[in-house]
Amino acid sequence: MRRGGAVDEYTVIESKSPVFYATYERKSELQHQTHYCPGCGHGVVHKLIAEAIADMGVQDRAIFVSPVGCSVFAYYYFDMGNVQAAHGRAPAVATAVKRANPQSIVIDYQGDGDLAAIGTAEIIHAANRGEKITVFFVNNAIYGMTGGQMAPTTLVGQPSTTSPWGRRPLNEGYPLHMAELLSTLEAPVYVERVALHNNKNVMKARKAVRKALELQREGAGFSFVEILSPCPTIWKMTPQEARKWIEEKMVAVFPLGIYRERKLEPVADVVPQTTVRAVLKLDTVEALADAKGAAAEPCNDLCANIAGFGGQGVLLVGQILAEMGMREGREVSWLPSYGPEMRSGSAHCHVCISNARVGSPLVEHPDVLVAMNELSLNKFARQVGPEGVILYNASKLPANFPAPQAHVICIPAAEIADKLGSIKVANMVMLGGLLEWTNSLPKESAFAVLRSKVSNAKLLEMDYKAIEAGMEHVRELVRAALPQASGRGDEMGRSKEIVAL
Ligand SMILES: Cc1ncc(C[n+]2csc(CCOP(=O)(O)OP(=O)(O)O)c2C)c(N)n1
Ligand code: SF4
Repeated sequence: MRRGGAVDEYTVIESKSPVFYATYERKSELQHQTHYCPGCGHGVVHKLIAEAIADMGVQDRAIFVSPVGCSVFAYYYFDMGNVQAAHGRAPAVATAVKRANPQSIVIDYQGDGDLAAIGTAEIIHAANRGEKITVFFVNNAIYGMTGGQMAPTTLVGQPSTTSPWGRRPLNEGYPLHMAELLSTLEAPVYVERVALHNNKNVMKARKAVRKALELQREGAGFSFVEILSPCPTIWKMTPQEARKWIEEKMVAVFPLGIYRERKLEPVADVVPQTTVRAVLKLDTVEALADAKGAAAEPCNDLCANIAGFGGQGVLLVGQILAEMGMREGREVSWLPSYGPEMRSGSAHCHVCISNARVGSPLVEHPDVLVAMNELSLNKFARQVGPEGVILYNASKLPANFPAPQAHVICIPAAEIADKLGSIKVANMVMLGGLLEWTNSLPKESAFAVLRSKVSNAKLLEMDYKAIEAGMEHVRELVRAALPQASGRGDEMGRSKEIVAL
């Protein structure tokens, strides 16, 4: 702005979209600047997105899925919902975010290493499913953040740290054309490639960014904008040279233009949204009758690791616990883990049952470890804290087993199950022991779940008996150790000396 008629006096007016944070706190100094190199295209694309979001008035419902790569810290810039995805997984994360929040505007932002190499499968399937997200694909023909390895979009002849002689099709294949590739699919509604090599093209990019976001706002399907973007640092060029290189080299290989543009059609095929409880028919009259009266007393939260060999039914115990929790109206998670072989290999599952929402299904320090074999005992015992309990499937701990910090209850479940008619129900004996000790869920709920799963009446009867037997075994141990205790672990103060064997 010229002041007072003086020719050489100007006031510099800096303005920034309100969609950006006022200061970028990641940096210790120069918090008004981004961390991008001078001349980098990421900053330009950020600005175009921020302006569009502000003009559309959707900042309060926009969610940005940041990638891994130079733009990994996008969440330090955009004052909106932010999720950071693992490398290549942004389209899958964006899918979940959009499906869970259909009214949100979900932005999937990725570089070429991220989108076209590490996450090739994710982007193709998200596009093919027609996820109602907008993808901004920043193609700078190289892996920027990690120092310039070859990307799928690296040009033939272009040197990189992993192809110092220049990309050779015979050895490294040809550049991947993502805009063209995705536009062969049925579902995408809008696919365009733009570039940032001069102002005119930046304006075209601006238009494309807006269009893609507007389509999402209108409820249209998958929109994708590929942006040819300078990376002067890795290309070892000045910002001017980098822009020229895009114009002369990149555009020749990656032609600009619209590859797919569908008219916006009224959205009729809204995916039905329903709750897990409804899908599992947990609200039916029968299920409610089954569970009725079961949770007469308040139940404790539970984080458990059920471990053993595949075939010992450890995953099933976890599933039953999780379903019991659901029937009781609690928040639950079940996370199985097993090796390449399902039978005979090691298997375990993490189960959380809580009165509050479960933050993570991962259980690093279980309250309860059910160890169906010695291997699992050795592997996981140390994870159980002093307040926790280890239920071990044997009549005593192995010789030389180091004294654990947790309580230990040995239950000869295999023997008990054998006496009941089948060693197969050893897992139910352990489940009974767990229920008795933890007071986390009522046994009636376990019976109800079993009734819905086991059609063989004889086996069902054996399962009930096994659960009862496991409960009784723990009660006996507790009574023997502390005669005045009436049963449950929490009632007897959980003195580990009393029950440790
Ligand atoms: C699964 C996985 N593989 C590799 C990496 C290492 N890594 C981090 S950033 C990056 C390169 C990103 O390049 P690009 O997606 O092109 O983004 P740019 O930095 O150029 O913007 C790589 C390989 C990682 N974090 N995770
Ligand atoms: S390395 Fe390249 S992509 Fe990364 S910030 Fe610098 S110029 Fe941008």
